[in-house]
Amino acid sequence: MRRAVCPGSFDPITLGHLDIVARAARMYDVVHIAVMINKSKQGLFSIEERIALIEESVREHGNVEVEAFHGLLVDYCKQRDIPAIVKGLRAVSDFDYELQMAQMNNGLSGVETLFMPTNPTFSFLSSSLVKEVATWGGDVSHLVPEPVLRELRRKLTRP
Ligand code: COD
Repeated sequence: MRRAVCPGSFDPITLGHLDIVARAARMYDVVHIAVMINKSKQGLFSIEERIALIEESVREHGNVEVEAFHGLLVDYCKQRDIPAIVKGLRAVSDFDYELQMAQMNNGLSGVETLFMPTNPTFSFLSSSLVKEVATWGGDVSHLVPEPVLRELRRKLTRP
């Protein structure tokens, strides 16, 4: 069984993330989406909300599993026998940090990182920008899956 993981904060998941997950799901038997918990970073969505939104958004793929993890990504991989991390690369600005993480993770445990060039439609897209634009009432309907759009509207228009 060929397994890979797409890790991230996913606060919230965007169409950029989903594009990478869909492409990975065509290449691997099982793709794990690992919502990595960072207790020092307060998100807009709770971990439980992020997982529920991702699950709703990946229903069309029969081979994608979603769960949260607190700890090192290499430990997540080791515990589940996952040899590959799949990451999207948006621009050269992503590359430096992604390379550092890939080399660190490989040095720690031998896990490989595969980079996929982002779909150019989403190369400017990040969860932070989505939250900022949505907070000020901007239209993000072309940038996030429907469940996320619904919950952004609910959260951000609450009195
Ligand atoms: N198009 C394509 N891909 C995208 C896009 C887009 N528009 N936006 C994001 N992505 C991809 C990128 O590959 C990105 O890395 C990934 O999705 C997740 O993005 P985010 O923003 O949700 O998550 P990040 O960048 O905050 O995630 C960082 C991790 C949680 C993966 C990292 O900090 C981590 O592995 N933490 C666990 C602790 C650990 O092991 N630390 C040591 C690392 S060496």
